[in-house]
Amino acid sequence: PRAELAPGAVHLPDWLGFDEQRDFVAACRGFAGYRHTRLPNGGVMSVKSVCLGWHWYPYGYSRTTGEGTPVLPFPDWLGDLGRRALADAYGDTEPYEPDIALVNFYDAAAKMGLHQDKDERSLAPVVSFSLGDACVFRFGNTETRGRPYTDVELRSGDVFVFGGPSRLAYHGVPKTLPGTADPALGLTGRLNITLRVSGL
Ligand code: MD5
Ligand code: FE
Repeated sequence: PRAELAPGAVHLPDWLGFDEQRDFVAACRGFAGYRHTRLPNGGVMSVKSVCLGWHWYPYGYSRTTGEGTPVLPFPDWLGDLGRRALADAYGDTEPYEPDIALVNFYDAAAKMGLHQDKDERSLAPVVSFSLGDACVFRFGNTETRGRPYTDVELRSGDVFVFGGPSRLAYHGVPKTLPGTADPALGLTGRLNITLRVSGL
């Protein structure tokens, strides 16, 4: 199945099979360095994050983490997965070379306020993978942080591609749905992995 919420915003429900989800979860568990990001306004993000390829800081990308340690490499298998997802979403084979993965872990209380992803110099599509607990994903508009928006449930194995006119839409995660993950996945909480092109 394939659902286009808005031009360029394509939802591919249940795109990853169970084995792929389990392997993806295991890979994410192996990434070292999850932390809560501190924002310049004094706030602290409720998700725990780790970056591959480039380190996201509010609001830009760097080659080192705040601790001066090198950023984890962006693995080839993740780029391949992103290209397959993009081809299924858009039905084409446009070249896609993501060099950033942002891995966000949501515990039962974590959420993400409405924001735009505008720290990338490239406006190539963002590919988003969801694992574990389902969530309410709020897809807004490009004009204002607020209504109109559409709430959609994202479940484990879903892919969402944001490109074209939807690349700069406001979006967020008002809540997760704790306890909805398949226990066999070995994940309590939700993981979201977004692939991006830095343009750097
Ligand atoms: C999440 N993560 O579920 C979401 C999925 C983030 C973030 O928002 O910044 O880490 S990514 C959703 C997204 C990305 C780029 C554009 C749009 C949505 N959009 O235009 O709606 O943890
Ligand atoms: Fe975002």
